[in-house]
Amino acid sequence: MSRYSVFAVAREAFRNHTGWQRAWRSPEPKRRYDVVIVGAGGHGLATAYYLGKNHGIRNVAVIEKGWLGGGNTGRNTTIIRSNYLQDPSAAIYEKSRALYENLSQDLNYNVMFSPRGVMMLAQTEHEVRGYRRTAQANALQGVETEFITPERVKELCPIIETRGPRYPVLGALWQPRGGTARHDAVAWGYARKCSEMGMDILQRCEVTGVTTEGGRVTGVTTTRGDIGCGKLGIVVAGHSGHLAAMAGFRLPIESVALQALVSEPIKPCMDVVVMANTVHGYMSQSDKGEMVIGGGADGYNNYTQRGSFHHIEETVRALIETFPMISRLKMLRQWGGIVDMTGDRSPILSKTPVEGIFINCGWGTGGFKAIPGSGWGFAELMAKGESPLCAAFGLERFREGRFVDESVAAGVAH
Ligand code: FAD
Ligand code: PYC
Repeated sequence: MSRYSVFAVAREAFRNHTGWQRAWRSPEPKRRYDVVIVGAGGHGLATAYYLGKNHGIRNVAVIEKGWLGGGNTGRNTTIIRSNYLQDPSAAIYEKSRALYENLSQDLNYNVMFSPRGVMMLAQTEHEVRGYRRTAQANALQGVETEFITPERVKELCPIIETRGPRYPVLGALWQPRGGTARHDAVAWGYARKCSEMGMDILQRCEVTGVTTEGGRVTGVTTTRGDIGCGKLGIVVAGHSGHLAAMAGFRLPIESVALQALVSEPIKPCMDVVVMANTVHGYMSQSDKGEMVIGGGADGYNNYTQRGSFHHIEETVRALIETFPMISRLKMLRQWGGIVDMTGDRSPILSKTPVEGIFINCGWGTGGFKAIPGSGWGFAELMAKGESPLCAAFGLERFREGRFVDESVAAGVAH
């Protein structure tokens, strides 16, 4: 695979862009791989990448029923932050955020990481107390955050209405190195590197069954034939319950639609990310000028990639309160993704009751930011059988009552 560089761009400019190679191969499935990952979203691809890069395991297939990055990875609002309360969460999200800092260089693919700063508005006394506490915890965890005043909020984001009408802004939890990245590029960058390492990315290949022998995984059945494997990683977000059922175990997880929308593009007016969790809406501005807006999760379990219509009204109402200047903007598009929710709003990165099967799911409404860190930790878990980053997120925590409660840090009410 040739390197992307300024020289490559110049060279191609002189030969009418005839020399670019396809970013990844589309091979026929082999009969067997050492490792099969189901799900070519960000987490599946990042797992494959770090299996190859950190552990030298390269006989790997990533199997995807649709197109790579077509699940939640290509449907999210791209917010990256690590301002969580509990130590295990701060560790994995901060590892992830730190990896984002150099991901473009590491992958030789511009993922457009933009550490523009993320603020979570405190609009009730309860939130003020909660965010002050998180800022203290973050200081101990080595995560750079700070509780800022309403005046500083206004300075950083002049288009915010800090005085109401329903809830005044009382301050905010500010993470200056949080931000955004281009979601598709994250998937494409990992895919290109996996393909370069000789791994097979099998798109339009749906896993329809899991085969086992004597309590150990032997392979998967797919719409493109049977594929054997030594180890299996299930990394399918909102479809995790289905895949677990195929393998014969149950997960403490629910699937819900979460939606987002974008406005028509306008001139630059906002260079930070703002989350307003009490009124419930969050917004940033894309490089094209669109306002990227996130809404709420549906109040009932479902597998639609749409989201309920009333959430659009609620979200837009909340954001007009917070940013009155957007009241006359036209909305261009709305879409949804199927997110996978656990009771403690923390992920599952775990071995399973079937030997050789590992599960990575439960990122819910907040897993885009976690892609590099999750891939790093999950690859280590699959390669070595344990990983410090994953230790607190095992399935056994639900049986043992060792929850990693992050419902407040989740960013989206659910
Ligand atoms: P996915 O990207 O969904 O990948 C799973 C893949 O598995 C899919 O491509 C699917 O087709 C495939 N698959 C499923 N079943 C099978 C099968 N049987 N065979 C083969 N393949 C299969 N997170 C943040 O951090 N910040 C945000 O701002 C943010 N905003 C969000 C906004 C919205 C509207 C949504 C929906 C989510 C948001 N998230 C956000 C959450 C984030 O998008 C997800 O947590 C993350 O993308 C999950 O990645 P994944 O790789 O696990 O799943
Ligand atoms: O986890 O930061 C987050 C988030 C923002 C919007 C959806 N999820």
